Amino acid sequence: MAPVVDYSLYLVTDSTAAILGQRDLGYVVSEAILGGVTLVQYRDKTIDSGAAIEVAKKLLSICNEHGVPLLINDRIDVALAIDCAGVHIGQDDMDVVTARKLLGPNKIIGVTASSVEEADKAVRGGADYLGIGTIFATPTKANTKSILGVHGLRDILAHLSEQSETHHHIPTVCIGGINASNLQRVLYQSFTPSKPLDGLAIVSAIVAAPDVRESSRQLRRLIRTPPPWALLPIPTEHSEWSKTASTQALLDSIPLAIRTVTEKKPISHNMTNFVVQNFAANVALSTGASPIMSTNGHEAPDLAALAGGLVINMGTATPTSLENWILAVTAYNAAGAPVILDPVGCGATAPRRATLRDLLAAGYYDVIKGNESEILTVARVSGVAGIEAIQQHGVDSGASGLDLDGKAEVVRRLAGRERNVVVMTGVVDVVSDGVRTYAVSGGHEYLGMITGSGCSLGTVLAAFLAGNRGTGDKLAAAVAGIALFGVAAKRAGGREEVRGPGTFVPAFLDELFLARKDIVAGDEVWKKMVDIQAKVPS
Ligand code: 3NM
Repeated sequence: MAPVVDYSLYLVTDSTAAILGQRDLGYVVSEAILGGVTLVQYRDKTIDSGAAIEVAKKLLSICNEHGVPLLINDRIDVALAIDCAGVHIGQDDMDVVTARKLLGPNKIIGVTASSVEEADKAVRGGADYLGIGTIFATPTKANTKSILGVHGLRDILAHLSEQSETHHHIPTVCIGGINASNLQRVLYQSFTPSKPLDGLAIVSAIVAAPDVRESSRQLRRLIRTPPPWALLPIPTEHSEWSKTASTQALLDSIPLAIRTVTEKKPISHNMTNFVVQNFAANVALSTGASPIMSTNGHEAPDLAALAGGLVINMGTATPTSLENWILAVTAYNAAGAPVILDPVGCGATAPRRATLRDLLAAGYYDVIKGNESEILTVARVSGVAGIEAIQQHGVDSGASGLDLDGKAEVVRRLAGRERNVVVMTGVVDVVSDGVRTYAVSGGHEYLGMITGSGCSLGTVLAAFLAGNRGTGDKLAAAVAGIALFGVAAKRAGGREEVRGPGTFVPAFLDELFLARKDIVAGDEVWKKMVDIQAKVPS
């Protein structure tokens, strides 16, 4: 039996000038261990056997001194020569069965897997752990086969959890582009209760760090801490969720959520399209929020520190917008401040689909909000099984192809996969956090006849999530924002002077302001204007 190992922070070395620089590898490894690395792999693809054995011996003595196991990448001869804990082999190296014959049962053999097929084969061959990669593109390894993203990682983990006991229990680490800015998201979004990841394998974020010990320490701390945007405990199973009690509680929570936004006046930071800038800013003001319409990603770290919320709206995307959005989502994620993704028209063109893919890979979105075709496109890109490719016509949703149950199912599955809140807008809005799913009706038909109603709902959601961060219930905050929006629209549409979409716009701004004041003052008429139904999976 191979020994039990702590895989949590796994250092893979690199001796190239670009990463190690002029430093001594032994020094880097000992600093990394002092910072908290739990396992070391010596990896050098170019060195001769004799020299490799010399370096490996030195690393082994450092690792032994600290009680940390040492594995050798690929070179079974070197591992045998120095009698270290084992090896790590890639798909192009010796196969695991032959490696086992050479090394015997007591050595650790780790195998790289980029797909469920490779993972299955490695488990069947007797691997002791799997290195799943490549998660993100990385300059450290140029010839990577496939970029899995967090979703691909999660699919492999979910697959393992459904197979034999051996599959289920095999330790897993992931590799490729992991660093301090993304590791919490990788752990959070790849999480499946039955098969959590055992560790993260890292090269450059440790070896190339200016202070190796401090970087390892920081990575270790981040591994042990939930991400700042993590939800407070909510039910994780449908059985724990009482449909009736929760719907009533949700309704009852709406006035307080609206009052909190009014009192806190949170920033709603809109990186939105140029069609709706002015309207969205006015909607934010009428909702009680403080709008800022900055599209410059370099401002985001300062704004994220002000406890507001961010909307990234893909409406008029350009290549430079993507760079700014990535800067912004990174800053807001680091601050734990909410980010709303509004993937406008993401199913309409190939560049938009690519932008969506890049955005999903770059950050965590507390809420993803879109119309039916947009949410279906996001679900497909995110890898929700069974979603067909759809061609969106412009930014409109087009004719609906799903009934309410079908919508609820897509929204619930996407939210469960992303571990966030998903809102599918329509005549009835469908909202889910992956466990609790609600259909919210209200609003007015004129909302569908003006520009920016969907986009400005994103503006409102940013304000509601930011204002109500303290409750930890993002879904309740989102529902409160949607309810206020719907009530205001209904009141506006019913006003005598409103004769069509043109007169509806100013009335809607008025009513966001007036309905909010009435609800905060305790008026209960709004309850007749919005209907919330819990949706349970059939
Ligand atoms: N193996 P960094 S990616 C050594 O996908 C290695 O199997 C990979 O380096 C795989 O942490 C990789 O600097 C390099 O991104 C990872």
